[in-house]
Amino acid sequence: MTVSIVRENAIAIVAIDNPPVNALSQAVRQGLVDAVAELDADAAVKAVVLICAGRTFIAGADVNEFGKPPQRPHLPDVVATVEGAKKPWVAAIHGSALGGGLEVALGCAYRVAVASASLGLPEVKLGIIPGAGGTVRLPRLIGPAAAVDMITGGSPVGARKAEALGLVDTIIDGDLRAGAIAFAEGAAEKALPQPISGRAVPVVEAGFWEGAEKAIAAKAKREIAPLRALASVRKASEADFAEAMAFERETFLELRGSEQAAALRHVFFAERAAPRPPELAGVTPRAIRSAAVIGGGTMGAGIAAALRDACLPVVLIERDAAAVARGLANIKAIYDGSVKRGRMTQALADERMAGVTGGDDYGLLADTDLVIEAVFEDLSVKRAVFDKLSAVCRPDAVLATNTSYLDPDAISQGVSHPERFLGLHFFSPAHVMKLLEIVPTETTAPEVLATGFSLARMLGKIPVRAGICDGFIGNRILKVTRAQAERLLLSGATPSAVDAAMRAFGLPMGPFEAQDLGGLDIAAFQRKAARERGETPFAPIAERLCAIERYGQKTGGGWYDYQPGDRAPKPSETVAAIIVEEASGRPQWVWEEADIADAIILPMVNEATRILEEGVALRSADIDLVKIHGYGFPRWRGGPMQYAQARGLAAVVAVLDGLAAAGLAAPPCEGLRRAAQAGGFQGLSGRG
Ligand code: T1G
Repeated sequence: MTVSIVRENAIAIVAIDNPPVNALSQAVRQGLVDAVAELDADAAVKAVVLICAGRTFIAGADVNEFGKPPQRPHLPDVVATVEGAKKPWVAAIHGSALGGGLEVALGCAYRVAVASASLGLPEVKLGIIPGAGGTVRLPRLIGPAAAVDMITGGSPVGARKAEALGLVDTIIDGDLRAGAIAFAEGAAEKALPQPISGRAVPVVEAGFWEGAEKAIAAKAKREIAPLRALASVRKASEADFAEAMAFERETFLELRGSEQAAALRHVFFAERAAPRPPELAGVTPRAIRSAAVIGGGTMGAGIAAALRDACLPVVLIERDAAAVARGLANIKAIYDGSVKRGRMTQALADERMAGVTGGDDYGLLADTDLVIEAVFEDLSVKRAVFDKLSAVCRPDAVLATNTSYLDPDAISQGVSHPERFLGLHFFSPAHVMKLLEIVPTETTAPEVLATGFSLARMLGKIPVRAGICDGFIGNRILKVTRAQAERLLLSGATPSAVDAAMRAFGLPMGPFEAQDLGGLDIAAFQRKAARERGETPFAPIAERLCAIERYGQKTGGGWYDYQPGDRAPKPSETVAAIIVEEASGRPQWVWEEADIADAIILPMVNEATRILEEGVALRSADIDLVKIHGYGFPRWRGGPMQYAQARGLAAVVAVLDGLAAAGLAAPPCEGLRRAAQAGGFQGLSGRG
């Protein structure tokens, strides 16, 4: 039974058991309505505890049902039925009470929770707003200001904060069920509290709504749900309950069918599927209880911090004592920064640092489970590291390279027990960025690949399997982004126009600003390596900027000029003159924002399709995750592949054909043409 009832003396316990997260499927909704009717009619029952089996309280509406016609009973009616119960219902919360789950709890007369529970209305993260009274009841219970924070931000609050806000009546120490029953016995003695729907919304200060609107609009940019959520909370404060409920429902239904909601749902499921690829089902990963990092530069220090944040003891190896000291200082700087920003207490930072051992002796790694190499991008330097590791590490220790553009197969040559070797490509700053590309070589054993995925889970990263090619998934697409951005400069656009268009599309930064921030020398180094491989990378203007040492912000100029101490980019006459020279003889166009975005994003989709066809990525959703979590692609667009699908693949092909005819992009690849005919990318890689 998804919803069952047992009685203990005068208390009825309604238990929901709908794994994995007790989502509010039709059966659960019906079960709740039936339970209210049955218990209302049972004179022996004085109060009711609503509790859930498994790892969590109700985590919300069933996201799988969103695309389908809603079935009765509808959730707002279920909540109203619970709220109208003749006996006091007590929601007993563990795990997470999210979305519709919290709305059901708001229908209850009381809410109790274990201290580890969290409560929230995350709907805006799915491109919608609460649809069962969340925006109408929450401000009545905790006041509009706190309700606006929770509803427009979408982040859950911990039980203790919820208690302070008045959202939770009491924290239960010890056994939740027993504590909730005891609480319900007390509640049975008292008169029913006034239902939240009948309460008034506390008055706000003058100017509150205008201030909130400004702040939320600035943060949400083109994401629509947060402002619509605010409007709904405001309505709840200004209109009566029924009118506000109707307004909320109307907004909810409208947004549920929106493109942004579809994109965010796509990302929701892609993120949850990523850690458990079906092709590794049943493969047991190796246990990781200790880790080491070779190289204490920016990348190595970030990786070490990420490993420490997962509570693994970490050894940092550098080539001599001075380099060890520098590496440890780099890690310490990361924790100092976290303390300064209020993200971590000093005590926790100290504890994290205490778990890092530095040294120049590889012998320290004799019993380490996982070693990640993050030294200079040079094949012979990396091979020398793995020679040493082969000599000292246990034969079952997992050895990984963090290379971003060398061939992991080449690095692995000569490694003893090569089945334990793989690529783990972190993104900078490695303790912050969520993406982890996992790159098996020809010899990587399945359980070692599975270890990469289990490591990602430990580190809270989004893992994506990538095949070996120059740049793997993410940087290979980035090369196209940059080449297209330069093509635009050669054909009439300016760096500021390109950057502005990409920001308008939803990226946090345009391609030129981003290069100035990261440094143009990194890509120059990669182009040099590509030329040595016999390739002809396309970056005519960037090459000229590097030749005059305009490497970006760090040299006071790159694609833009910078005043000392000011990070604001100023258009550069030097760059403009170089563009004019390089563009000479080429046709010049007038570029609208949307056309600039097309000329960059759609060639990225084309390259991504090749990546899929070649099996370098196994699923188009994986490519979306790479761009969202490694490169700031707007989540509400769902990633480039989801964007292309929503736009219509036939339309994408047509635009690319037009760009190709004008010499502004490569023509659409065969795979993209086939996907356009089939109406989707499914089956393109032949692997899913
Ligand atoms: N619906 C359907 N499936 C869900 C689900 C949901 N709401 N939430 C999780 N799952 C699946 C998930 O796909 C995965 O499946 C498994 O559960 C475990 O998830 C009317 C409109 C609860 C904190 O946004 O935040 O209510 O891969 O790996 O780390 O206003 O899941 O095993 O097959 O994430 O322990 C609002 C989203 C809905 C909650 C648990 N609710 N979920 O985390 O496990 S909108 C949410 C979470 C709404 C009302 C509206 C987390 C979690 P599989 P997991 P976890």
